[in-house]
Amino acid sequence: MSYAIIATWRMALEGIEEGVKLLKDNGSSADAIEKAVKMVEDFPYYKSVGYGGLPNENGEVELDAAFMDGDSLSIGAVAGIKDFKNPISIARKLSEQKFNCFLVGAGAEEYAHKNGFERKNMLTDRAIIHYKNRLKETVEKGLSPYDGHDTVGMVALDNSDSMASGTSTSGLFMKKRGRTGDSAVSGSGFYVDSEIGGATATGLGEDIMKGCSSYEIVRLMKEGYTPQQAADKAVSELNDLLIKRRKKAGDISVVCINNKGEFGVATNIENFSFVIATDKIEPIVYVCKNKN
Ligand code: SD4
Repeated sequence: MSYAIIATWRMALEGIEEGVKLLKDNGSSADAIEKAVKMVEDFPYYKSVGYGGLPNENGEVELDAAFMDGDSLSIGAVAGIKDFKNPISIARKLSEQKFNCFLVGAGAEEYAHKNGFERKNMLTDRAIIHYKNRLKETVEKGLSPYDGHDTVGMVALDNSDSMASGTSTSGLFMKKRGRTGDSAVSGSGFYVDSEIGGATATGLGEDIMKGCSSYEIVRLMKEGYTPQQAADKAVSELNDLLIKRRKKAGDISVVCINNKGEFGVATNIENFSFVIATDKIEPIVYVCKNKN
């Protein structure tokens, strides 16, 4: 019996601490993921997830989230959803369906409403100030409007050997209305199979989707690579490929665990923080550095 949970970015720490309490108590990986991601979504100061997330170029907060159950391989996802409090819970509910499990925009909102999910204006005053400052800076300093984004992505293993994964993000800052990235897309932003392991990604969705990074890591683990080897190989090969074909690679960071609770992490950016907890490690934040 062993448990493990891993997540992208320091912002996941408090959520992971709560998720670990459930896992220690023989709770399910699915419940731990939902609980932990919800905590990140609810915290108003994280600018890239849930309440307080930064808006798109029209000043609207459009959120993406996904949930995957590693036993049944069920997937649920929402993209571009507005004015609902916990997209991860909507995604989890959708994962129970055989059909219509990935809904976008108005369709996702209608589903959430009909299924009793809580409505909330997710745009905070703080996010409006950031948005206005950023607009000004972008024009005055000639910055890329797309330089602000993070996703909380998690993978968990529970004491019954079941695994689950979840993601949640407001996506790329200043994105076009309707734009979605990897976080809602199975195989790119997340993937988990309880018989092998799971992975999740954060960074520039447009590039992560070119490598189907999360599925690639799980595939490599199935071939016998350790989680660390699989994470390193998936990130470095995609990074090199994009540089070769396009001269430039966007940010790509990944975390993964296998079904024994061993973990791996890799990035092509300078500093990528992640949170890990296992039955042997209390929740802790590490920083992974680019190996290239
Ligand atoms: C996206 N991958 O929407 C997300 C954003 C992110 O670090 O993770 N940024 O493209």
